Amino acid sequence: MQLPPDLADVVRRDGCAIVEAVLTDDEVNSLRALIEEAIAAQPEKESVRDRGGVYAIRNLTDVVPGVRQLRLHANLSRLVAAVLGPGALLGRGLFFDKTAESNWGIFWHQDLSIAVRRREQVDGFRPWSVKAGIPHVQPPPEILDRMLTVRLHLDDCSEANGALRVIPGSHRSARLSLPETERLQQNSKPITCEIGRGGAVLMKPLLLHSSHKTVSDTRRRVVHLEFAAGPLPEPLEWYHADPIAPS
Ligand SMILES: O=C(O)CCC(=O)C(=O)O
Repeated sequence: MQLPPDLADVVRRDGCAIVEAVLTDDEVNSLRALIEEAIAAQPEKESVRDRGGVYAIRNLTDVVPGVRQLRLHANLSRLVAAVLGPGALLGRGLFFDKTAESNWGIFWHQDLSIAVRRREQVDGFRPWSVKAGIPHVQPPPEILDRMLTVRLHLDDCSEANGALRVIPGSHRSARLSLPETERLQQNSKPITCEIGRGGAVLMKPLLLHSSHKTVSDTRRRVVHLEFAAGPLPEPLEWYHADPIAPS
């Protein structure tokens, strides 16, 4: 992998970046196997979303504990440290699969919720919800601004199999209402994050993103990892707070 020299500036400006060859083919195969084995061995009803084929795992790091080790992966740590600094932490992981059998698309939105260990009252953190047994909350925008999502692709991903679409720069608008989202979407030129297997799409949570249903028979598996620059204000704690590898 080539670490783009201007990665932090690109992510600050566009809210996203595409980096090819973060994982080797062997690493992609191992990760695919790890996830398939865990789903087959212990389908955790609340976390694993099944529609005649698993299409999402909410608590990926609980269902597939080995995924937590990815935070120590040399390329991944270098990418995250370049954007968030050396004290970055893995907060949680999700898995998305998109196939012709369990097909789905999603309208333009920002990722506003974070997963935490325990519900605690802290100014600016609301509303609360519980998803698959885990407390979630919407933090103030400055917390989301100090986060980075890394989407590791386990299959080649194109427009045809439902690649993520993003509106570069939209993360700078803080939280957007639905009319604001629709206006921005109508006046912007989205880009489609086509990427090879083993590549990573880096994305700020406040970036407007969406995706179409697949029109292909090629799967689109993504391991979605959320990193933060540092701890949450006490007494709140990230669901995980696993440090990345030292630089
Ligand atoms: O993977 C996708 O196509 C969309 C995922 C998404 O919307 C999200 O991470 O919030």
